[in-house]
Amino acid sequence: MPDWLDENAQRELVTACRDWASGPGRLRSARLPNGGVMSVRTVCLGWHWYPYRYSRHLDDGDGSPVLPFPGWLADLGRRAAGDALGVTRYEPDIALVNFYDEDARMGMHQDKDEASDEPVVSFSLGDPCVFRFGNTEHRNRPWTDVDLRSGDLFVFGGPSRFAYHGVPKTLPREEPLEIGLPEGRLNITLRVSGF
Ligand code: MD5
Ligand code: FE
Repeated sequence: MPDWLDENAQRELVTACRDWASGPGRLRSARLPNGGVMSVRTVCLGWHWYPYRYSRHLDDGDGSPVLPFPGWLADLGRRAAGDALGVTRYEPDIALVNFYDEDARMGMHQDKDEASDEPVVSFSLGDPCVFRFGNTEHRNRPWTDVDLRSGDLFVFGGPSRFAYHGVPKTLPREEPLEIGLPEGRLNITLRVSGF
């Protein structure tokens, strides 16, 4: 849903992301089992995410507890899921906030560390990107490339919930944004843990 967040809502989300990310060790680059390090930097609410598991405490840092998932963010997610899918019940308890600098990418993957098949709600802020929306069988074609821009909402439910997807590149801004994010892209995903 293009432009689902107005400029004020985008600015408020950027401010919240900055608050969540500010604090020692809050923004992490997740380490993959193969030794790679993800190019996006992540701060989590509700549960810390690790490939391929969740934890309540920072297992690769000082063991600090995860930030709480605020009620207002669940309300926003419920409105988003309602507008996109017509559902009235949606209780997300995990948010992954991913920051992309201009060189960051996300390889094709499925989101299946959650124990629930409830939809994933995704908000995009800042630089646009190419979002690659694939199929449920494998990480290869067929896929559809869509541009995601600041303020766009994408909700992945039903048969799309376990589709492979990725972000092959971010794109330069087409117009200046007045949302308090001078560069880069933020993506906020809301999920239901099922734990
Ligand atoms: C992003 N983030 O734009 C993407 C958008 C992530 C991630 O992939 O895991 O943080 S959210 C994409 C998503 C979630 C669940 C299902 C599907 C896509 N899908 O079926 O395409 O930074
Ligand atoms: Fe994903």
